[in-house]
Formats: sequence, C-alpha cells, structure tokens
Amino acid sequence: MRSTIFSRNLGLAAFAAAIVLLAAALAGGSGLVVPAMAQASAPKVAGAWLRLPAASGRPAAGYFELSATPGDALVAASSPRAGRIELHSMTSVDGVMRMRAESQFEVPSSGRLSFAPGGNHLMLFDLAAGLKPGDRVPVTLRFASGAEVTVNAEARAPATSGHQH
Ligand SMILES: [Cu+2]
Repeated sequence: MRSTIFSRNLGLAAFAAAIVLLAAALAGGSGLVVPAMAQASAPKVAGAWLRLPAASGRPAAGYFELSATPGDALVAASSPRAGRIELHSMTSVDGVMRMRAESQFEVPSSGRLSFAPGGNHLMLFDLAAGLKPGDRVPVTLRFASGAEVTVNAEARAPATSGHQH
C-alpha cells in the first residue's frame, strides 16, 4: 500500500515537471536560459549594448536594464569575446567620478536595476580582436539565485569624449 502511494506521488511530480518543461518550450526563443529549477520570476535583461574602447587593448563597458526578483543579486558576468568581466559602480569622490569593482549588485525592492553610462556598468577586459560597431557580443549574467541569462549585446562606436563609461 505504501509503495502504491509513493509511486502515485512520483507520477504527480513527473506530471508537474512535464508542465514546467512544456511552459519553458512555449516561452522558448526569448534568449533566456531557463535555470534547472523553474523560478517565480526569472531575471530579464533588456537593451544590452557595449561601448567599444577608443584604443585597442582598453576595456569595453556594458550597459542594460535588469528586472529580477528583489533580493536576488547579479554576482558575475562572462563572455566568449572577453577574457574577464568585472561589475563596476560609479561614485563621486571629492567631486570626481570614480569607478569601483563590486562583488555583486543586489536587486532593490523595485525589482529594477539600471546599468547606464555614468553609473553601474560591466567592464569587459581582454576583448577579442576585431570587434566593430554593430557586432553582437554574447554576455552571460549569473545571479545569486543560480539563474543565468545570456544576452546578445550590440557593440557601439567608442565615445568621442574622454568619458568611456
Ligand atoms: Cu568600469
């Protein structure tokens, strides 16, 4: 008798898993990587782009709009076209804007976090040679929740002023 109940519960679990997989398949093509455990609110990234460096050998800066579950945190980023990516914030020190490497960016209660020129950004070091405006650069963002999102960031021309980020 016990084993009958056990197997019925297993059947229900398999059915629920199938529904989740079906939903994921229907939502496919959005560019999101569905994490192993389906979540109430997977992170979404919109408008991702990169500012190419004015001189080769210099890092590029990456920007995007993030919406995710409050309390989750962006903890890492990587790209097959960059040797490494750091998470940077901008702070004003004695009236001078300085960037600083952060170990993570926690998602605030609004559920939204902006990465934009003059503020938070990704810093992409050791860029692949030959990147030019209009190229699409895959960037994978990793979250404390275990979620991963890969976006194709559009490479844009270097800034004409001295301000790179
Ligand atoms: Cu930076």
